[in-house]
Amino acid sequence: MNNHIYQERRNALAKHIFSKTGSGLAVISTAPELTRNRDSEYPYRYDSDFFYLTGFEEPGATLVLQVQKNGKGFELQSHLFCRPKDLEREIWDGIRLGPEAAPKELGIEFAHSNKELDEKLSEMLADQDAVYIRLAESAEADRRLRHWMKQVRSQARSGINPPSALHDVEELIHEMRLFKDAHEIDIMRRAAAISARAHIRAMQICKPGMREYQLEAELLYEFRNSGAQSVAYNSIVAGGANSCILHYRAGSTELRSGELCLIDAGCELDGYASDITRTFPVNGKFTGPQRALYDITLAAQEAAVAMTKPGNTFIQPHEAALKVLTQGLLDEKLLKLSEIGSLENAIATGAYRRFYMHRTSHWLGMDVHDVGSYREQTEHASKEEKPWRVLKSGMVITIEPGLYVRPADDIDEKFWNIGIRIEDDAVIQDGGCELISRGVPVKADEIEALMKNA
Ligand SMILES: [Mn+2]
Repeated sequence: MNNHIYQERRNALAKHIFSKTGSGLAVISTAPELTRNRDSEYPYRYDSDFFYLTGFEEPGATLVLQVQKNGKGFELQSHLFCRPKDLEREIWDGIRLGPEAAPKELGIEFAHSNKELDEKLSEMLADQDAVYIRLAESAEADRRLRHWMKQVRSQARSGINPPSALHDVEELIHEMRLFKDAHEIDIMRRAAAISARAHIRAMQICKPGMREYQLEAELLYEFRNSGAQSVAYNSIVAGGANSCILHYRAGSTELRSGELCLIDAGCELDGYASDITRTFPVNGKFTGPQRALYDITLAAQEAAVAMTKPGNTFIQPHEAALKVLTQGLLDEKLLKLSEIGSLENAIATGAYRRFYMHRTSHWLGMDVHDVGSYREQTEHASKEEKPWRVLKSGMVITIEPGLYVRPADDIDEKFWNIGIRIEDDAVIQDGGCELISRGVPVKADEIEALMKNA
């Protein structure tokens, strides 16, 4: 077990609470089970923050951290509330860890049945300075908090004070999650390697006449056969014109010779996402116009990768990619220099947005669009003035430029319905970054060679 990892994270969170308000009580519940239809449920996925602090995968659980000032330092007591053992339910739903076994198994100080949550919380909140919760999480969470507070307030005459401040616990946890430790990066490397293999498999199997859902099945096969528990997000398998729809899902469109197929798919392994996009010709050979836009997109990605290093800001890779993409649009006359005047003007006016309408990067971690602030948390600046976050070792971002050309009267028909995105996952480290998703080829020639030899 890696219990010490979770203990260290709980301690780090307690330290943040201590420096903010001295003492405090943090309450973090895992995700609820969700009904898909009638009495069928979606596959269960724990809450990322909760799992980050406990390593515990069962539903129905809440973590409570009690931070108390102690001389100059603080003392932390961790309490887990979890489903009690229930032999009847366990026959149907599976084995529960239960509060008796939880402390030893999870390395947590105290464990209780989740049926005691309301009663215990009302006690624990007494004489606490501050409560750390997810603000405005849900009506149910608000109702519970109101109930606990009411219980504490009712004891006011016996000298017990309710907490007087509410703080957002997510802000603290998300800042921690932004920096991945060695344990996390190791999992993310393995997740990306599995996803890369899945992309290779899809490219090798792809033939004109197949349907998008058949390639989705190949991706899933590789994910699950490699031990990944799930997709990190719904797979995009987009043939032809569908490649220009950013959040398209794998559908039943036939993949046709002469068209492109864009796959944006990644597995989730042990709670961590991978996120890879590749675009390839359905028949294994790029057409001239496809190749031209592909090479521009790849050059844009290379420019962004070169800017992905400690000390640069989050937006610098995007700006580098944007410059290359926009120059490429001018070179291919998709943007007309005579109308726009200059590259600088094409960027300043946002003329490129017709063909590139998303950012180049997002944080990647337990959640595919991972948590963490994209702006520096400076004290006095207004939101607009807040500078972009400075990249540091341990952060993980995607680098995913794209070009999308929809049919239009003023666009040369040879470019119609070409949608291209190239996405890799980058771990920022001293001097630069490591692309952990390059197990799958990215150069046009290499993709063609891979498909030809399949
Ligand atoms: Mn992405």
